[in-house]
Amino acid sequence: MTPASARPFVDVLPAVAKALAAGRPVVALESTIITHGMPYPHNSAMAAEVERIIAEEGAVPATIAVMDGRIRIGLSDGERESLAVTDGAMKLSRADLAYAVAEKRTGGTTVAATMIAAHMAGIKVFATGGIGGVHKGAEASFDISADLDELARTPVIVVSAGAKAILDIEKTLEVLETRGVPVVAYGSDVMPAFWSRQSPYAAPLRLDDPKAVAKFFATRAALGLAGGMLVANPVPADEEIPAERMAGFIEAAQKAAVAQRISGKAVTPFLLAKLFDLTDGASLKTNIALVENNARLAARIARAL
Ligand code: PSU
Ligand code: MN
Repeated sequence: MTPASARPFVDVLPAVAKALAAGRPVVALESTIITHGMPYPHNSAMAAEVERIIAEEGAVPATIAVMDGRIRIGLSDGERESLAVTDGAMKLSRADLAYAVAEKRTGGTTVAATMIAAHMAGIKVFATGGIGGVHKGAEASFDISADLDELARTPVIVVSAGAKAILDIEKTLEVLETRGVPVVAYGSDVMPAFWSRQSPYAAPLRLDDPKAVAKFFATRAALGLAGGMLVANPVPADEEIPAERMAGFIEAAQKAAVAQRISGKAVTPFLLAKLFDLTDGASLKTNIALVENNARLAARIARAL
């Protein structure tokens, strides 16, 4: 819930506030995927479509972002569109969310920052594409996304297509386990790999319907176990790019990142853009399909809660 001291910085869209007050289902959506994850106009079309899907499933969508220093829980169509064309938007995680507020900046919220804002507003379910995780080569770069720590501390269900295959999925799973984050593959015994339905790694836990996910989340809370959970939802079969096809592209993208000395926050956006080029746009098409698929499942989980 919003601490009283945070309230002056947070604007909740009236439709979202109404739904929350009435105890109706709300699904949060992140905005780094809009500002840094996809090129215009695909970002804007995707953002509108996921909101439509959530509404179609009987929940209220709340796209979260920081605009001119305001933490926005839910955006109007016009505001979402203006974010999609903002040049120089920040990429905001736990470390810099308050900076953007204090300095009246505009930025897309990552999974971590979106979880923080969703929790402030009392939203329990959040849909995205993929979470950040342990990057390949993290033993040298120390590049581990703040998304993992956030999952460990903030009680929100994050519905994703797993960790992006540009990450080290095995190490990401290890960190999540260490941090006590339940990882539930939806309808699958193996972890999905974002663009592909299957990674080589077994799913730590499996559930097959939204009610079971809701029950698990409620049970954790009842036992006093803090933190969120990750639901890994495989991309629909007719939209996937098989892992063996993706592997070559990912390697090439990673080599380009190393050659161009891309580091820090720029790594994920760089790799996504590079893959878009290398796959002639196929990676983006799959990315959009999996976000939509996650939005649908998140709405069903929100309803079950
Ligand atoms: N999934 C996508 N595109 C994205 C991201 C996820 O399909 O752009 C973003 C999410 O906001 C995620 C962030 O939280 O990338 C992770 O960035 P980093 O590895 O720098 O923590
Ligand atoms: Mn990083």
